[in-house]
Amino acid sequence: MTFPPAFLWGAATSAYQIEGAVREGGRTPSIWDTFSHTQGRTAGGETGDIAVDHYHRYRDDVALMAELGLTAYRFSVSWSRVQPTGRGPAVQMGLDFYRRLVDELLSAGIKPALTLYHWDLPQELEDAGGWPERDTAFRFAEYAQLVGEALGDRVEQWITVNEPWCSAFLGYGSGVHAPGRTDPAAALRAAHHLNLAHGLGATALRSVMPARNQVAISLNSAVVRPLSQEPADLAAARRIDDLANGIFHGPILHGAYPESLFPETASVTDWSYILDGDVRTIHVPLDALGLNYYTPTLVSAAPGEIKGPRQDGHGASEHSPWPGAGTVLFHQTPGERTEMGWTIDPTGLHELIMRYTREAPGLPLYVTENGAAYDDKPDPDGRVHDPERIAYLHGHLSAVRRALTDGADVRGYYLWSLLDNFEWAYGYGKRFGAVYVDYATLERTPKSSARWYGEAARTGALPAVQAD
Ligand code: PNW
Repeated sequence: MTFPPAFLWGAATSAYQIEGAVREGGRTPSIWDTFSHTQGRTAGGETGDIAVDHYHRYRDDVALMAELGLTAYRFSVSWSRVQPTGRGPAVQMGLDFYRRLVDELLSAGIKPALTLYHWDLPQELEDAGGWPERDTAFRFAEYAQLVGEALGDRVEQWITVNEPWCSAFLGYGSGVHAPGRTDPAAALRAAHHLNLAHGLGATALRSVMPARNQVAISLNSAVVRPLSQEPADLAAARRIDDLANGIFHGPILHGAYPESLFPETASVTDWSYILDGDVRTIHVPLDALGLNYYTPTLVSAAPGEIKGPRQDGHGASEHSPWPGAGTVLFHQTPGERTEMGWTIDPTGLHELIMRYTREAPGLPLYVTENGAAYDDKPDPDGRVHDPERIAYLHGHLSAVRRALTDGADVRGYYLWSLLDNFEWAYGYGKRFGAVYVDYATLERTPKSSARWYGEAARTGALPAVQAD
């Protein structure tokens, strides 16, 4: 069960979930500041105002990663720190924070992977229409270029956009994420413009960065399974696969939207905003693909249109995050679940990796997120034992290992997340960290899973699960 010597053992975070310091260094509000400060949007009205104060504690956090033995770290840049209004020249203080973070990582021997967009659009750009507006993609390219110019000499791994599905469909469709809009047509427009942003951003990055740097995107591609082999259930699965996966990897990897997507969404949009040349712009050669995986998706055909509130693992909303798929039913997959209610199924990760090994032959893959939320609590002695998370990681890393044996080119794994943090609409109640954070003192305590994972990183092999 050993991994290749160059395999990256990382952890991942995102800016709004960990940084805090939302009014420092010239930063202005992003859509997540506005959303979390709006009554009723997040659990307990929690916000990222302080989060885990990483902005002030980044040195300690890097030291902790080094002590654990991690070899890579994926973080995101807050667009609002770099371009507070989403336009114009870069703010030096904003770039300086990330330069200091990167230098700290490099001197600790930890390879940085930088995500440009992890959901925190500057509020001014949302006020101008947000992702449903074409101009936002061009603003993103400008921002990408500014960050590329500033950090391209020291960061080799670049990710344009994190999980565009969540930005488009949870942000503009079901409204459980910022900006909280519930307009299925806007969600599909947002998806196209996020794709365009990726293409324009990747090209802008390449124009200013050394050729050795790698440009990728992180997709939360769904592992969609039909409840039965009945034609209606297979059609439901196809519809969700198009809306979750093909809508992004179609233009990005293959230079075309899936043909079936257009009839499936015809009641919602005419797609007239796909302009000549857009798909060519989106279809830029990539150096790698990032896959984020948590749980599979089980679907069937409903006997009729479903109306009213639904809970399908994407948060509760009156509004579906799946435009045009009102006749698809979502099912809880059988088996043990994490604190998110997400079923634990490592076979899904193997399936996902093998799918992209076929879809994109020759393209290096990274698991850019995988992990689990549990209700962790310190023992009286202050230690935090999380054997469930160790079992989760062991299962999923074993699935990665199996995929390597089966010929997949997986270059690294980033555990979500380094630290307990602001879990979006769920607030601080869901703990994904390998490192426990006491929210009263902001003190960090590595959980037993962090030690276990660190040993895997140091030895290149998975320790036994009873390491607890
Ligand atoms: C991802 N869904 O979010 C994000 O990239 C992280 O920021 C987040 O903390 C992590 O996974 C855990 O949730 C997702 O509804 C949020 O399918 C929602 C969904 C998927 C991923």
